Amino acid sequence: MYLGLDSSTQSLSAVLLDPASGKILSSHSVNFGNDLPKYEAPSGFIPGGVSGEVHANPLMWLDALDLLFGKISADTDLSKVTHIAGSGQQHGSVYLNADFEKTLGTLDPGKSLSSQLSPTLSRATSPIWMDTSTGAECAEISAALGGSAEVCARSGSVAIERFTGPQIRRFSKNDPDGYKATVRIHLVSSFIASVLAGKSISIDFGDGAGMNLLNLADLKWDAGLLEATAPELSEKLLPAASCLEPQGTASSYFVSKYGLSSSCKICPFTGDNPASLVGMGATTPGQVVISLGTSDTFFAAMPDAKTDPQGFGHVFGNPAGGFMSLICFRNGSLAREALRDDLAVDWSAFEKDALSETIGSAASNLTLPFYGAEITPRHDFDRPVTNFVEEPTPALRIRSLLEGQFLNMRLHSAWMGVDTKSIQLTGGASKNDGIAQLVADVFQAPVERLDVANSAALGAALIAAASDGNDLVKLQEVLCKPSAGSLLQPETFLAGKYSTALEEFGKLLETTINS
Ligand code: ADP
Ligand code: XUL
Repeated sequence: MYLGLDSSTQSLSAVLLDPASGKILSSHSVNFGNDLPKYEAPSGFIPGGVSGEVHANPLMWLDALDLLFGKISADTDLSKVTHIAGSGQQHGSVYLNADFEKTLGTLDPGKSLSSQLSPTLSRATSPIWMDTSTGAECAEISAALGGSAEVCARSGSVAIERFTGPQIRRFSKNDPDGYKATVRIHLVSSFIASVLAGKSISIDFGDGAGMNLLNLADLKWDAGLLEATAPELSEKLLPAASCLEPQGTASSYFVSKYGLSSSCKICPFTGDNPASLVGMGATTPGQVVISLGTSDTFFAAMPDAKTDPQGFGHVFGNPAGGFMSLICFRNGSLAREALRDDLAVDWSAFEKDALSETIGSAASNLTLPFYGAEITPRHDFDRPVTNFVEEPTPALRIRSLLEGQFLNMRLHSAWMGVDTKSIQLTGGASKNDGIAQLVADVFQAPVERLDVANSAALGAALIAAASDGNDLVKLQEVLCKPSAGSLLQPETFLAGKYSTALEEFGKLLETTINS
């Protein structure tokens, strides 16, 4: 049996896979907000951060790991799991002191992970991908390298606020003592893998590419970027590695507490988006995936590391080899939730029946769909900007927000040059037929969805299977099939209207940002 884990923004999920029968045996999930209310992080992060800071408590992720293994072991004999792989929300970082390695190797199964590992944190909280506080550090790193084009050529992205390098730099400047006490820096992904293995496990190439530190040409930490970021940084990072090559076995804590086998292999964990690319069966170029999670992401496998001339897109490693391009939109589900709550409606108001009532107004009323700072395009929005030609009824506001989200996505993904013949949709909001239909209409492409809700956890389970010598493509053919009845065709009569709306949207965006 293979186990895949995904530690995302709002939850920790698991998928158990039996490749012999080609079946997913079970899925489990722990929701940080609902299941761990003591951390007061209803959406997985600590609300109210200042100066663009968005942090989460790594102890919450550890409690979630204990809770999840408690749940899985209640109905599964975990000794049958031979390989574990996983993924984490990208870019988030965990800072550990000199006691980390020793404590990891000697964890007492009678106590919780969080209580034992808490003293090994050299920074109490972890900056996550929603953090926009590092504008100054991005500028400093770019200047040290001679410009943002050089940072992009080396690392696949210009220096970006949420990326780990600028975050590390900010920490080293603001808390030099805390930085000095930091012996190891992990991503969310490699932190969880290390806890499972009882020793530090490498950051993988796919997730490591989201740090502004990895040189994509040789997949090694780039000396110039390390130096521009923070002192003695190379000592705090293990060499990056492939998520397909296990680096350790389950620690005695998980063996005695939850019944894992002591020979169960642990792979380096990757990022949630690279894992999702695997779980959507989209690791070969030609397919586009849109994930509607906390953030919305648009990504596709690419044969070469193509970079975005505007600097919004990124290149990450494709776990199956080669690269993937990705664009992230911060105002994803959180913006949809903000409008839903504003209007005091539920998700049924975003469903197909409700949206079809306003089809006559498709592409007519524009909304820049941002309730908070956005990263694509980068701007400090605090509320949506609208240009309505009709009375803004609740139903029209919902249609217009969704159209704005997908027009913004279409506008900012054009650089990839991918022929969007069909779109695979995943993430929490993808099960909503109304939202999925609007994706089809705005992109004028058929949309498909898979049975498995968490494509990143499925992708991780597939990576675990592939690390044991199974053929990834064959497994994807069996396990990543679109679910029956999930195909939605675009309303082709709207093609011209959305082309015009795309131009109008671009103009409104430009005027707003420049005003
Ligand atoms: P993440 O992986 O980033 O933690 P998910 O992919 O699990 O997030 O997506 C969670 C989000 O999905 C929730 O924040 C919620 O807004 C959204 N969601 C869940 N159900 C629906 C629905 N029926 N319609 C629209 N959005 C939904
Ligand atoms: C990608 C990004 C987000 C996180 C959280 O660059 O910031 O998609 O990985 O899912």
